[in-house]
Amino acid sequence: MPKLLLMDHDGGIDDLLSLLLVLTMPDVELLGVTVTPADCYIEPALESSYKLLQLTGHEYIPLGRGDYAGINAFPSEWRARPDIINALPMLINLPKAPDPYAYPAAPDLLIDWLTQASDKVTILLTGPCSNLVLALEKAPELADKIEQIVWMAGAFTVSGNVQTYQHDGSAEWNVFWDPVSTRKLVEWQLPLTFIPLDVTNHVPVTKAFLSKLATQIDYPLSNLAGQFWALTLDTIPGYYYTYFMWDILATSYLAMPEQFKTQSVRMNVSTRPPNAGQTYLDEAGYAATIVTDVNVENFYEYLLTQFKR
Ligand code: AGV
Ligand code: CA
Repeated sequence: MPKLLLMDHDGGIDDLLSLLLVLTMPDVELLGVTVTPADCYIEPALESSYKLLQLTGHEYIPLGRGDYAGINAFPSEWRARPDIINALPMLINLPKAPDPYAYPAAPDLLIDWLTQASDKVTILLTGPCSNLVLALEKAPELADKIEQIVWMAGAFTVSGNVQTYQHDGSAEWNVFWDPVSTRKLVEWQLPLTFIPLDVTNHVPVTKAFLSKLATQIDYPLSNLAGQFWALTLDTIPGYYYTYFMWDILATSYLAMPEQFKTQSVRMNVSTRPPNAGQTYLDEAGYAATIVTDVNVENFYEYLLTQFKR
């Protein structure tokens, strides 16, 4: 039986690579994809998602549109960046999809999919958790249909990656965008696994990896993925602006959990300045699982294998 999966992403270049990666997984049945307008603008992100589904023969997988705006906006420069994906040679001439306003609302679709699912569903979040929280607030009984939530989010024993006004740098962006929804999600005490910066810091996008990937560009997905990743290397090469394989690492966890180290913890999240969105260990807090380590070499090898198609 394949694993039933729902994915909510927020349109970043590594979110789109994560969608591509999910589509290569043999044991996963992707029931639907919803998009959060966090680290993206929603129309270009829906366009990219639709095009990737078409390119890989998955045009029957439904897409949902998130319209909820988080509490702390992402920088506009980051949000605008991924539209460049839609202009790449393998994507530019694909049909753009229907009217972006015609997509159903993300929380309603999550409710429909969970209701109709024949079995428990795994949920992969590679952006903020707001759409899922909106869905669960409307239909709390559906919590029982959730097998596991795998979420790229948080920073527990390392610094965060938010650098902005009224902030001390302790938060990771996916939590900071909507700390209040994050608090609600952890309060629910569902089976929740964080893939935080603690582990994603081990997997930067490197030229050494891209060079290996380039030796297999006769495979269309290696060619396309190589182009996506090349577009992430215009970051300032200091620690905070290095581009990491954040979401892709979280996505790989679905396929090879045995390559990761996890820890059961009690944790909490701050919802106020100066550390809004900080996730921290707290004996009096909520139970969750955090991923602390990964076999880095096997992870990069896995990507090279999956994109050979
Ligand atoms: O904090 C990591 C999350 C991931 O879901 N995102 C990017 C990934 O999709 C936010 C982010 C942090 N630093 C960034 C980000 C950067 N330098 N550029 C774009 N997005
Ligand atoms: Ca993301």
